[in-house]
Amino acid sequence: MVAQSLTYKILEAHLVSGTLKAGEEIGIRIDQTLTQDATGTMAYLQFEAMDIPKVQTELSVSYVDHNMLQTGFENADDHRYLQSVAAKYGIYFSRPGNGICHQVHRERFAVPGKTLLGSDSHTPTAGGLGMIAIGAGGLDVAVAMAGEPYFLTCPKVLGVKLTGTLQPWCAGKDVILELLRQRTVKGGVGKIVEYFGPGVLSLSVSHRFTITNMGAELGATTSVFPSDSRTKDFLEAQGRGDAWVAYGADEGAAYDEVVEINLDRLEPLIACPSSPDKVVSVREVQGTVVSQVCIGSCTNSSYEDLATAALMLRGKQVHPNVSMTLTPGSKQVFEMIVRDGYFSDLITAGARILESSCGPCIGMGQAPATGTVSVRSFNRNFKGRSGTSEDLVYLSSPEVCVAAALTGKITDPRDLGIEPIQIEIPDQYLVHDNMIVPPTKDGQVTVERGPNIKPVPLAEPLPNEVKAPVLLVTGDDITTDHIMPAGAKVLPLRSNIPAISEFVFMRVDPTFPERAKAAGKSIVVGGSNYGQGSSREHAALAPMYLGVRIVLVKSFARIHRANLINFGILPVTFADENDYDGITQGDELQFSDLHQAMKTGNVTVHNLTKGTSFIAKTDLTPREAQLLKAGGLLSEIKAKKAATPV
Ligand code: MIC
Ligand code: SF4
Repeated sequence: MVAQSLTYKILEAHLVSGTLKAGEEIGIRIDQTLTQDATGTMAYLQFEAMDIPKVQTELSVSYVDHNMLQTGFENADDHRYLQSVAAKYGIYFSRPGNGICHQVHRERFAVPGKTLLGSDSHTPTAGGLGMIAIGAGGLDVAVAMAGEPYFLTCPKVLGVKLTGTLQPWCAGKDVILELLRQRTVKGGVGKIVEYFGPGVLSLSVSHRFTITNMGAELGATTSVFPSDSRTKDFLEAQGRGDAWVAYGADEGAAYDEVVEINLDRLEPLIACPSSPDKVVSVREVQGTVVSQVCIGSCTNSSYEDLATAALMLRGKQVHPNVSMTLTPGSKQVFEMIVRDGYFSDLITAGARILESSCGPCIGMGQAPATGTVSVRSFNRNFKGRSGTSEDLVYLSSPEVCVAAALTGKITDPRDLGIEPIQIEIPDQYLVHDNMIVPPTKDGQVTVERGPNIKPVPLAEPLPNEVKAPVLLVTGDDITTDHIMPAGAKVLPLRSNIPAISEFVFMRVDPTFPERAKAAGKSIVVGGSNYGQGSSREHAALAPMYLGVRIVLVKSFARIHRANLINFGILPVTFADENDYDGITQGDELQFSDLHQAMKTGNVTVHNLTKGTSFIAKTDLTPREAQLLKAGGLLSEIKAKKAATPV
C-alpha cells in the first residue's frame, strides 16, 4: 500500500465519483454543512426551490454572524427567515449573538475525519481539527444539503513540514503570514495545504485554527492538521471527547511538494496594506503611527487570544490616540472572559468590546479614520473592505495588535519589556448551548419571508454565440470584494439581487451597473487570480443579473469560477496571456460555436473592434458544460426534477 497523506485518506473515504488524481474532477460526500446569514439566505432560497423535505447531511448548521447591525428591517427579517427555514428543514440554528460561524463550529460541531462544506471561504478553519472543510458558493452548499456530492478538481497536496517550536511572542498567525510571504495569495491555488512534522505538536489548536483559517488567503482549496493528542484535549475540554479520532498521514506519505517552516526561526510578522501577502517583519515597519487596533474575526478571537490580550493590557492603558476594539469570537469565549476576570482588564485598559460577530472584519462598523493606520488580527485587508475607501489596514497576531494599542505605533512585542504570555487551553470550556436552536421534530413550520427577500433570478442557457462589448478590463488579483462589495450599506441586500446588483464593481467603476443594463449583454476581462477571496456567489449572481455572459481572464480563483458556472456565466481563460494586452474597454468581442468549444476546450475570439482574433480556453468538465447549457445549476436541478416521474 502506498503511504497516503491525511488529505487523500479523508477524500478517499468520501469519494463518490472520479479518481484521486490531481487535476481530475472528483465528487465527494459531504457530512456536514454550514452557512452564515450573508450567504445563507440565498443558499436556503435555492434549497427551498429544490423541494426536499429535510436536509440529507449528518449535520447542517445555519449561523447568523455577518449582518448583525440592524439599521433597518432587512437584517432582522433575514434572521427570522433563516430561523424558520432551519426549523422546517432539520437544521441547527445558531442565533445572532452566539458567535462567528467558524469559531462556534470548531467549538461545538467539528469532527476529525469528516467533510464540511460551508458557504464561506473561511470554512477551512475546521481543518485545524483534522477535517476536510471546504468553502463554496451557497448553491453548492444547498446541493450538498440535498444529499448530492460536491464536485471539485482533485487538488495537489502541499505538505508543510513544521520543525522546531514556536518562540515567545510568536503565534500561529506568524506561521501563516510566513507562508503567505513565501507563496503569495496565489500560492495555494489548486492545492490542499497539509501540516505535518515534529513542530505540529508544539502548536495549540488555537494556533492551528488561525493557520487553517488564513489558508484561504493562499487561495488553497483547504488546509488540514492531523488530529492528535492536542485535538483530543480540545474536544474533551469542549465536552466532546467522543468525537475524537486519531487521524494523520501515513509515515513517509508522498506530497506533491514540501515546504519546511522552522518555528525556531520565526519572528513576529505583519501584512501591510492592502493584501494579506504583503508580509514583512514587524521590525521593518515599527514606529508607524496607529490610530485603530481591532482584535477579533474568525482568525483570532478565541478564548486564548482574548486572554492573552487581557494579560498584556492588565494594569496598563490603551494609548490615547488609539481606538481599540475587541470582539469575542463566540458567546462561549465572551462568557469565559467575563467569568475569568479578563473582561475587566480589557475594559479598564480602555478597550471597546463588540458583540460576538464578524463586525469590523466585514465593514460592519469601525471604519477607520481618513488616512490613518488600523492594525487588525483579521485575515483580509483588501482596499476598502474596512468601510473606508483609502484605508491602510495591517494584519498581525493579537500580540502585535496589543503592542500597537499600548504604544500608539507598530511595535514588536519582544520590545515591550514584558514577560511573554502563554495561555494554555482550559481543562473545561464553559459549554452552554442555549443560543443554538436544535432542529424541531415535526417540521410544521411556516417560513417567514420579509419584503426584502426576493426570488433567486435564473440564468439563461448559454447560446452558441455571444457577441457583446467588454464593459471592464481589470488587473490581477481582483477580489470578490471588488466585484460585489460588502459593508453595512450593501450587506442587507444579500437576499435581493435586483437591489444589490446596483453595487457591482462599485469601487472599481461605479458606472458599471448602468452601462451593463444599457448593453443588455456584456463581457468582463480580467488578469490572474480573478475572483479571489470571499465565497460570495453574489459576485456571480449579480453580474449575471446585469447581463454579463462571459468572463475572460488570465486565471480564476476556485470558488468564484465554480460560482460563475453555477449561475450560467462562461469562464474563459487566455491561451496566450499576451492577448490580454490587445483588449480595451468598449471592444466588441465575438465568441462563436461555443457549444462545440465547450467540448474541445478551445474557442476562437474575434475582436470585432480591432479586427483581430485569438484562441482562448474553456476547459470545462462535461458536467460543467451541461450546467452552462442548462442555464446554471439551479435550472439544471429544476429541469431534472420536472423530468422525474412522481
Ligand atoms: C468574507 O470574509 O469576505 C465573508 C464575508 O465571510 C465571505 C462571505 C460573504 O461574502 O458572505 C467569505 O469569506 O466567503
Ligand atoms: Fe466573518 Fe471576517 Fe471571518 Fe468572513 S473573515 S467569516 S467576515 S470574521
